[in-house]
Amino acid sequence: MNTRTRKTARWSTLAIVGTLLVTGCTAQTAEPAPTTPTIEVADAWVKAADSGMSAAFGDIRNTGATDVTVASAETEASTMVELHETIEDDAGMMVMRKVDGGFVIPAGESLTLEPGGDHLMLMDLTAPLVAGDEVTFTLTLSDASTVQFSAVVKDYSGANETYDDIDHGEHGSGEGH
Ligand SMILES: [Cu+2]
Repeated sequence: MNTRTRKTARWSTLAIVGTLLVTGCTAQTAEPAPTTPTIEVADAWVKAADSGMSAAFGDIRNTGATDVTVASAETEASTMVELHETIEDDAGMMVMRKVDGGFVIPAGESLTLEPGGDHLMLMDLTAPLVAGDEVTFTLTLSDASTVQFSAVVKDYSGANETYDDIDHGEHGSGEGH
């Protein structure tokens, strides 16, 4: 009897401490409530390629009331996918590099991934990407929720954009990319 009483008392104390800890945290970390993804991807496409690298483009739309961060992306078509942006380096060359902190899409807005701009970089294709094929991608948001979309493979050899020539060892630079 005595033992049981003591145990109960101890559990109450723990419960109180636990409550204090939770209240001490911000509402954001205390409530990882599963959110309905407010992200949709439209007009998605991938550049056809035999091997090596390729890139995916499209419109990432945030239909929600809060900003969303796309933290990472993956696809069965590539062993690794990176989120890239294209910037002008000190020498005035357009170079692409990994985005720090992911793609942020403000509430109610959309981010356009396009050649010469932001894109999903397929670093190492697992199989040839043939025009007309469909590739499924999964985006992971900063709250760990995921959004899937499919992109159609297109032949793309725009006059100004050549991924093929890019030496990716050092996030190489390429014409117009
Ligand atoms: Cu890239």
